[in-house]
Amino acid sequence: MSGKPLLVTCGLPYTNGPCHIGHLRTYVPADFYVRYMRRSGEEVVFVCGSDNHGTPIVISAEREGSTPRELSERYHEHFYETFRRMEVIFDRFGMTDDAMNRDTTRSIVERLVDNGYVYSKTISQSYCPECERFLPDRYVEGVCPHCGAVARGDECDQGCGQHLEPGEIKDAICKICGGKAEYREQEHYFFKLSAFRDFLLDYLPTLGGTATARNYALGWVKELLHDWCITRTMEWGVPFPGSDDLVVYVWVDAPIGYISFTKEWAESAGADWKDYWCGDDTRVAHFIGGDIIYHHCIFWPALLKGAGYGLPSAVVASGMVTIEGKKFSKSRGYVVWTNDDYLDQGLPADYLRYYLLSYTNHTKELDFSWKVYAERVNKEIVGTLGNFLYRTMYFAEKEFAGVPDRAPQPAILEEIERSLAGIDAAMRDYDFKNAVDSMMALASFGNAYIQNNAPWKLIKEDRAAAQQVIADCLQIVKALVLVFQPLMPDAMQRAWTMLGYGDDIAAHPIAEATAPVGARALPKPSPLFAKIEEAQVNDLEKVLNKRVDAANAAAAKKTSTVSIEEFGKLEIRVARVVSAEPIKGSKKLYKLVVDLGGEKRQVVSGIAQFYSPGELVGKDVAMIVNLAPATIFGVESRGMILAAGDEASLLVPLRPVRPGTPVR
Ligand code: B3M
Ligand code: ZN
Repeated sequence: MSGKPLLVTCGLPYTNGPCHIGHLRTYVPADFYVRYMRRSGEEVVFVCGSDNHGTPIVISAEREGSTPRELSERYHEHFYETFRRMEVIFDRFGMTDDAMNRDTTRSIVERLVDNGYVYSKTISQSYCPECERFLPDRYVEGVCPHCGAVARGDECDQGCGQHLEPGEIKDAICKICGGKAEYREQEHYFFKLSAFRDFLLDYLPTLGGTATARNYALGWVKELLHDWCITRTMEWGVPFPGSDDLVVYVWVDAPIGYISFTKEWAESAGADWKDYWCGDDTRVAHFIGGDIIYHHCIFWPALLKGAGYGLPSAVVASGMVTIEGKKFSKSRGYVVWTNDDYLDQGLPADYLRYYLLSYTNHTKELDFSWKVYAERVNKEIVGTLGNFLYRTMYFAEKEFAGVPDRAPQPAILEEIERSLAGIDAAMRDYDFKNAVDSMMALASFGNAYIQNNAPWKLIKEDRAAAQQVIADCLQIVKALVLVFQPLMPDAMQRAWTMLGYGDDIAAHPIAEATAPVGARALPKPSPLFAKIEEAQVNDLEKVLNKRVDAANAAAAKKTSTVSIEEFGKLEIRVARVVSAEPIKGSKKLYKLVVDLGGEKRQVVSGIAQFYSPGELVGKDVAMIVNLAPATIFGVESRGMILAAGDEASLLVPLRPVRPGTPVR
């Protein structure tokens, strides 16, 4: 343990939509970790807040006829309250639009300017002559300059996934009026990220947290670092120092929020924020989604370094969430809303916390399925943990009216200690699944112990021996309640009370797991958990299915018709795959060579996650052959292979046809 206190942060939710299960995958593990570290004797401060700036929030506010500030305040409250219901409790939950963050951002940007890390450059940027305004980020849609896919102004979200700098997007369309945008010159400010390459190459290998974050970031730094345009032409945001019509880019003031919220907390707690953010030995752990590693492991440390602040010591990146095996998508209906679909149905926060932390490793993809949820709750929480806690306390109260005055056997204490050591090692490694599995293994051990020793039989022959078994089991109960508390705070507080302790369990370190339970009267226990019934699972599934159906119907309505002439412009042919090989640096793409009858063609296709090269070679597939050529990951692509659905099911001819045969 180092001398400095630990600061834990979570990625800041944008204030333009409600909390869903995807959000929780970051917040719940962070809360679990914070509670665990505190109960292991660490001093921890836990801050977060809402991210109020950026174009999507302005667009949402315009759409509903309110202001970005009003919209932000509403969703700010919503997130704060939803997190509280999920037992995610921050020491401070601030707003990036508040005065503290505006001031801190301004002063950090000024320091970056003073230190020579900011320069100005004239760039040509999308501008809508109809609306008479520049069109930053999400105000435009167009064509990705790298891969030719339809893209948003700031990222190619449906194609190659690359970040797009202002002015890079092609064929821009204004999202407000739908008109064609022009390009106009304007002076903007850039952060010299490229100057931090050597620093990052030294720093990143020392960064704690998940290996995914560290390794992705190192890979990117080794390739290429682009300077970042850190200004935007809009009114909503933190004004760029010395400019009347520019604000700083949202990804500058958002992470600075971490510092501002620490300052706000420190002011009310009488602490010094510099303990957390200044000097060489600061301890800051950022919990984030796996899609914002670049921002947290590259951009943010460079910004901190450039402004003379301490650096993050760990970045803990979670994997993505899928819903019933489908890619998470609000527009397609694959979403589970935290309040409407879960908490308001009377389902306990504790169960969802358990599911999120035990389903798979923190860095892997997590699938949420109501059936699996119910199975795991019923089998593990109710059947294993709940069963052991309840049957032990029930028997102790019934037969001995409380905790027998007997020390547990040394072998039991050793088992508890071994278990706690394993849990501790996993927690410090951010291996939450392993930690939770070890916790559940201790409950299984308890169940086997009580089952094998059958005190309900033993008591008929040897009351003292039965007392010993129950004393052993109660010690395991105490250990379980203490160690499960960071994961299921509500249920474990109730269990603690049933164990005859009148106080707040959070005041007790986990290390007390091996301290005697102490002879005491026990109240009559009641079951801590209840099963999820099949009928309820069916109802919950119905809600989701309905939403997906509604989204499909809406999408079908939106699809506009094309004339036969328009369709005729597309040339689709049968192509035979001659070779397939991975493209360096991309997990998704293959370089294919196909045979079109008289001609061989090279084409890039995003199907690498679903097929091995061997499965493709020799196959006949459908391909658009007259698509404008594009260069993707440095590889020329002339055409597009057609595939259906999230798992890219290829369209293959039912009867044999010659390569090159037109599809009509
Ligand atoms: N507001 C949300 C996201 O991209 C974004 C996080 C900011 S963290 C400083 O996940
Ligand atoms: Zn692209």
